[in-house]
Amino acid sequence: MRRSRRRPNPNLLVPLLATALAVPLAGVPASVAAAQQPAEQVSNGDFAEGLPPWWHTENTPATVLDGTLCADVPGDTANPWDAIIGQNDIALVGGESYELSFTATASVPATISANVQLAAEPYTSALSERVALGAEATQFSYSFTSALTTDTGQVAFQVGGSAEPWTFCLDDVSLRGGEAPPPYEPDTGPRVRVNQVGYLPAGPKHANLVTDSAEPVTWQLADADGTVVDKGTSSPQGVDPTSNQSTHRIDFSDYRRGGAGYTLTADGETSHPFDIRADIYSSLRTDSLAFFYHQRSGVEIEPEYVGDSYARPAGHLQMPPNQGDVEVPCQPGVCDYTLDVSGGWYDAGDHGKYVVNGGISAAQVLSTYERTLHADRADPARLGDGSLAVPEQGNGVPDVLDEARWQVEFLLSMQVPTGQELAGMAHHKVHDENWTGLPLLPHEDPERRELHPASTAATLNLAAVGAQCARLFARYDADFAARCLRAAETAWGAAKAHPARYADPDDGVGGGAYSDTDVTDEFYWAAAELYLTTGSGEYWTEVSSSEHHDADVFTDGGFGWASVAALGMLNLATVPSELSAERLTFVRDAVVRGAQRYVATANAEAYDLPYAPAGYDYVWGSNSQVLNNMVVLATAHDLTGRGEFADAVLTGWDYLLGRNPLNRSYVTGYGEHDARNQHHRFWANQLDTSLPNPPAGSLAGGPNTGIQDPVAAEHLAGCAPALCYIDDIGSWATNEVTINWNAPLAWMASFTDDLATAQPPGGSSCTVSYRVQSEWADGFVAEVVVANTGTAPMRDWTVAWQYAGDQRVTSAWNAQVTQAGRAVTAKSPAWNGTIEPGDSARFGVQGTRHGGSPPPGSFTVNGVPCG
Ligand code: 9MR
Repeated sequence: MRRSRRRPNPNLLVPLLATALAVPLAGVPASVAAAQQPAEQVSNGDFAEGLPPWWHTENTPATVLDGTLCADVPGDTANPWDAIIGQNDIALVGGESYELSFTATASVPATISANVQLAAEPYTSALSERVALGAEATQFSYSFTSALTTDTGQVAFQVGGSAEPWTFCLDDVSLRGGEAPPPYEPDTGPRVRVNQVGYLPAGPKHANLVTDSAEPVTWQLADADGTVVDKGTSSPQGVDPTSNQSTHRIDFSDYRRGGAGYTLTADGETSHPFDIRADIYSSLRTDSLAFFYHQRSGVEIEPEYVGDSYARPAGHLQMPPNQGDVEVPCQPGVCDYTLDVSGGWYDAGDHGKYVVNGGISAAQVLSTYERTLHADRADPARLGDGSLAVPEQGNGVPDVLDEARWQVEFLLSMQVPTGQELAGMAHHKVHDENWTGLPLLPHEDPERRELHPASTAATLNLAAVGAQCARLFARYDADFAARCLRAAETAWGAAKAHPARYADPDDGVGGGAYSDTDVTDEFYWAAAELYLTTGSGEYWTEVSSSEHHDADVFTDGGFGWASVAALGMLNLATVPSELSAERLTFVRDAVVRGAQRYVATANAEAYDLPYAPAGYDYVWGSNSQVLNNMVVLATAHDLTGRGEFADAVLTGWDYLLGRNPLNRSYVTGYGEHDARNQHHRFWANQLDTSLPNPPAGSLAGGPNTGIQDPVAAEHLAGCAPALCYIDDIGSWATNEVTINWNAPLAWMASFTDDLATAQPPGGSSCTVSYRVQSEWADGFVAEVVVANTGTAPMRDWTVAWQYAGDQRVTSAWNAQVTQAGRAVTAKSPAWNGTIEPGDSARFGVQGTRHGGSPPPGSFTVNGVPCG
């Protein structure tokens, strides 16, 4: 049966309710009646989730379309069991009563065998019925008492034995009776939870222990050989409201030696193994960006760039059975022209392309590059031409910009053409007329594609991205940059002329609705981008008069596709412009305040997570909200260099990479226990083993308290917020991938890789200068500069000296400083752990002293005397 994928159809609710009232169960409350209904043993019997877990014999290809399974039954088979549609793992209990029911048709009269049986020899059946089918959909129902007890039974529709080929269609299969399946228990692995990929040598290193112990317990850190290299005691934290788990914190930040295969043991449990190394985020930077090439529409995905298993033909170029996207009509009554909207990125596991969501995604990919142009510790060469496996390599343009352009061109194509009533606005989206099932490769999608009405939100996304495109492409392709800016300014004008055209929240068949009825933030974002690109006072007036300019846009829940003011604010704070010092300070302070809030959040959370939405209502795609909060922290770090912001970024990564209540890394290919069955029509290995799992670097949406899809609803009812996730391809509400979730993943991986590796490490040649900057009767401030004068990077530096007088350090910045007697040790902060040859690091100390306290004259760096 066709499902309404995102929301129940309110029109259907009324008749259902009326039926329930018309047949009252005297004295039995509805909930009890429901509870007494025998247990359902078949999964996805209405095919709302596509094919799985149904299977078919190879000679009988079956697909699900519009929520009905249809199979091409071959001719010339001898026995019923020569062609089968079935479902395994059916539990049966001997002596219990069951009812098998289904609806079926045959394209020509045919007799099939409907069996409930053992899935392997001797294939003993509990039910075997010969059923005559015709063209008219008929419901069949059979009751039986099982003579079998098994956990591995099977429902099998044996459709072979015909001389001629025919088509078998099946729907609404149900097997009720027996015992309810056991409640779902997630496999949360060892009770010691770590970042399963690893930690930066100079970064914070926290882990969690789930335990009922009220007292601290001892922990041990072991290297790959099992040698204990560090130990300590945990700090009990009580019950974590996001998971209802009682946890302890383990802190081994002081251990800085690099290596692979470390484990942490506490309370008799040993963690998944992890590394300590500086380049942890290097491959993630490119993998997370490669995701976008995989998602490209309208072009072949070539094995040269992705390997054989991820290669596929071009999708939606109007080659049969595809119907789009070269000449796409509007939904009936919406417009009378067609547009070529081929290209762009598929939004997610579906084949829709949405301007709203596509806009923020393109913006964050563009910003991944733009940040490297302006942030102190970033190097644009890391994202330059040749850095990604894309066909545009070697064209002299940074690959990440090539990738973004693929989407920007699509966004531009969604603009309503000149001469039309809404010229300059952007169509909200293009997608299939009906939802398709899984698996389904893009080039095999037979659905009609349609343009949906223009919306103000889409138009402003186009304006914002067009403006950002113009300034980034100006030096690579002036014509394209000019086209981007023209489209952006036209879109801005059209949005001002039509400021309240909202996408219909019920327009969610065949694609997501992405509706948003507050576009004041889109106006703010677009005005900010247009101002940054053009410097025009007109746009500044729009920015400064917006309610968002003075508001706290860095909320607990974070920004996302429907609330984008933060994007404007972040770029105003970081992209060079004509802003006066006072105005720049105003926006930078806002970013820093937002980051301070997220630091406070992380410090208060059991898993140090910089995300705590009101009521812990983890939203659809919560992992991207975590990442967007990390983007704010990272930007504040770029602006201030303050270590607390970098630390909160790193503990955010810990959560995403496995140190969380489910002990699950949400990034495919990263960590021991990673998400790998995300909802996707091609990367559908869970449904068809000939298809791949998602490629490395694909982010799962993550815990979602709404659990809107049937798989989540069935398995996760009553879940604690951070546990509302299941790595099942059917769970589109907790386990999909999307371009707007991978975009902040890429931004953050790029930032963190810069933080950890784009700067120095260490050799033996160095100088340290200690300069007293100011002193007063009983205090002083001194700046220390450590320079690497050798040829090798100086990693994880520690500077040490002895005071000759009575100086006592009371505070320090840009280094972690401790003092024992006269001996002072200053360790590099997480974000500045390496000093390249020819480079230096600076930090400062403030302290007390009482006259006649000369500054120190000799120093060591990493134990080696330094001039
Ligand atoms: O990410 C979107 C989320 O914020 C919304 O709450 C949800 C329901 O409207 O839709 C999500 O977006 C989905 C889109 O509608 C269709 N493509 C897949 C997206 C991720 O699940």
